[in-house]
Amino acid sequence: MAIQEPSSSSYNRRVQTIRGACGHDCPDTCGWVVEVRDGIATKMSGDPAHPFTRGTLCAKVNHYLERVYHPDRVLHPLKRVGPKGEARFERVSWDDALADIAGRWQAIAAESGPEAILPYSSAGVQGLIQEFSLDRRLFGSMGCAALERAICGPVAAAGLTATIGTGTGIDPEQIVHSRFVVLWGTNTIVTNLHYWPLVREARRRGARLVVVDPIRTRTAEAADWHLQVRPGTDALLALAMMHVIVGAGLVDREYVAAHAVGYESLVARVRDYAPADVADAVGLPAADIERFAREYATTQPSLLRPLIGLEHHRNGAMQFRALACLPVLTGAWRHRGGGLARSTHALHYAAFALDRVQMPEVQRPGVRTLNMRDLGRDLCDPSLAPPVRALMVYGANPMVSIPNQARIREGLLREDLFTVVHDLFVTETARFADYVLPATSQIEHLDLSPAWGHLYLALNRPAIAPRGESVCNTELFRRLAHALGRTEPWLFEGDEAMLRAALSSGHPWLEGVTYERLWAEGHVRLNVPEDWRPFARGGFPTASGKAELYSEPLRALGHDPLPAPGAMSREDGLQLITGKTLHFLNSGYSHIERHRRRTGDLFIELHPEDARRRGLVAGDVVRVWNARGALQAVCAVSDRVRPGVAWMPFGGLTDVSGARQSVNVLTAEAPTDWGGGSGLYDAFVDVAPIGEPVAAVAVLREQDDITAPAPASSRSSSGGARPS
Ligand SMILES: Nc1nc2c(c(=O)[nH]1)N[C@H]1C(S)=C(S)[C@@H](COP(=O)(O)OP(=O)(O)OC[C@H]3O[C@@H](n4cnc5c(=O)[nH]c(N)nc54)[C@H](O)[C@@H]3O)O[C@H]1N2
Ligand SMILES: Nc1nc2c(c(=O)[nH]1)N[C@H]1C(S)=C(S)[C@@H](COP(=O)(O)OP(=O)(O)OC[C@H]3O[C@@H](n4cnc5c(=O)[nH]c(N)nc54)[C@H](O)[C@@H]3O)O[C@H]1N2
Ligand SMILES: [Mo]
Repeated sequence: MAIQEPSSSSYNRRVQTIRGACGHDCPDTCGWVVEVRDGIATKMSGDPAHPFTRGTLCAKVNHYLERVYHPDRVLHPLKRVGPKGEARFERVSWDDALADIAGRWQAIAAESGPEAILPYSSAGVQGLIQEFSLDRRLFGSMGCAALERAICGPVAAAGLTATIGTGTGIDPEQIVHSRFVVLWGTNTIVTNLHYWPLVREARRRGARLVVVDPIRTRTAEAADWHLQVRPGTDALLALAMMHVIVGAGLVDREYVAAHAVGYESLVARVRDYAPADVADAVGLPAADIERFAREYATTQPSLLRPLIGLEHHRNGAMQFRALACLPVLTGAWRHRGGGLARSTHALHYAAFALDRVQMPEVQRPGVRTLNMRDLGRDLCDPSLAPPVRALMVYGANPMVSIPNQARIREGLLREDLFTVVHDLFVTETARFADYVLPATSQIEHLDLSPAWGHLYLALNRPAIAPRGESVCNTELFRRLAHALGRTEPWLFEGDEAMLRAALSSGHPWLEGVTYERLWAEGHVRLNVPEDWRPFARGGFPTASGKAELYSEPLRALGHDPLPAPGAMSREDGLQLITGKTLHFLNSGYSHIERHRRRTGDLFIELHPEDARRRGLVAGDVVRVWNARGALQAVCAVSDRVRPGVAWMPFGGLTDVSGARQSVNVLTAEAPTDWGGGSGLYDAFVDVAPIGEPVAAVAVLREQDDITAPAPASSRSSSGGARPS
């Protein structure tokens, strides 16, 4: 094969320390240092020189080397020898696996067209080339089906964009200059841990911290004020806030006149949303809504910090659209640390020469696009023309992470579906594969690591040789291209060459940022000015060039042109929020005993009133069900959840019988209003006892562990001073 094997000799000098960066789908993108002895990674720690990581990793990545050297890692290509779903495989050679896969794909493409092949990937590895580069070139040039990846982020971005023209905002580190911080639908201490010291620093300088969340998360507990809203009512809350802000004359009229369109229409719209009129629906006293609005508008700089929680609702985009109107009305964008801070992904990607990496010019235009949210439906749809006949999954575990698991399972069981999975472990999805191909861990491959939670761009250098016969994503696609008989040089471009090309954009934010510098320093901050206030003087990247309180483009698409409550789901039963947990990274880490133990058995948390009504006490084994499926879980009872709301941990958990389960058995594909996402958190369930109480209940472990001092916050009293 004309394929470059990484030479292992270069890894064999006795002791080395090598800088890298975390590749998990997490806003923090930590810098790390790996100590390597005789080619074995012996220690990994947070890079003390990285301004966001500041020497500390997290509850998951502290044990990353266990993951790297875990006995269950897939180290060789595996071929299925048993029925689908049973995970019975035999070892085969790379050559045999590649030849068979290429042959199957070629036959399918010849019979049904290349769109019968669905490459399915998500952000299992986040990085410039391992996440998407040669795969786009290969599958794009073959004319395979495209995938709409909107399970995380695009809905929020689409909602914000309708108002302010972008899904991003200020540099999140500027939070230290804020005086009123709203963590809105984000559980910072669990999901964005390294941001917490900055939140604390803002408070030390006098900021008030408000958390808006239907769950009293660890972050909500640490706030000055927790507004425990009913799920999906945030746009309604924002409308009521605007009612107060307009009525009390707290609008920055000068800012709005100069930099916004549609103010008069908005004023007319919010007239109907007095706090007293929405209080019941939102689940907050009218006086609290009134006070929140007044404090938010009058305490400048004020900062809204939403991440993902709001977008997993059917009205997800509208929720973000409505939120984005608030800092426009108050002129918060004028101030340093004011406005809104969400994902910085777009800021990093704006600076790269991305087309050089993905080569849109070689990708066949006009191919059909399937939405990752609809995987189950599409796999089971016999009328789909052509049907999905081959599925190639990498950097994703849809059996756990995508709604309506029963349907995905039914699809993956199809005898006529040819499934290939590239992963480090035999995941819940890989159990159904015809071939499982071994993937490298982040310390075994090269990548550039842009971050979605800050502006530091890192270079991830491989610290050890790939374990066993594992290959990174880029190498996999070089091998597949070769097996498919392709010869175009751009299908075989090397990793370093692609990274250098991406950095060669000439974008001012990358001025002076070279591959050599990243190699030497590990990370570099994008050259975004320190005191960067993108919209202090307007300049919103919308069609009108102004913030669109009234949106003509939305109207043209058939949506409400003004902020509105959006379609809220109300069904019988309890609304089930299924959130991220401290010891898992989405489905990742769930196969590692330590992390599973710490998360405990699958549990469902109910409000005392809801438990009483159903005759349940803590520790009862219950059946949780709806039209889509059922799970058994242990019942926890606490007022951490609102009445009418239940909470379950997302990830690959084991139930009390020891069976592996995912809460996505209960969720629906339910499309969001726009943006292509899924109303995952608009699931409604019933709960009833099915068994004797279990003796020692581990269900509250998750919270207990979170309550333990988080590494970053315990450090922050001394490390509080940020470079500013
Ligand atoms: N430890 C850990 N960290 C992670 C991850 C992980 O699995 N584990 N996953 C990573 C990923 S992929 C992502 S996208 C980020 C996500 O980071 P976050 O956005 O912080 O996480 P989520 O759990 O999606 O939602 C945040 C909060 O939104 C709340 N919420 C749900 N519905 C509503 C609503 O209608 N209104 C309001 N106001 N709040 C609501 C939930 O109760 C939850 O506390 O975290 C990343 N970090
Ligand atoms: N009910 C519910 N469902 C949710 C959510 C929720 O809050 N509740 N959150 C949603 C969100 S925000 C997200 S982002 C998605 C996440 O959904 P997915 O992106 O499917 O995330 P994971 O389940 O962690 O799967 C990532 C896989 O990539 C693999 N991987 C890691 N590194 C590499 C590599 O270098 N190469 C290859 N080939 N594979 C690699 C990991 O081992 C893992 O199996 O889930 C969504 N689903
Ligand atoms: Mo996500």
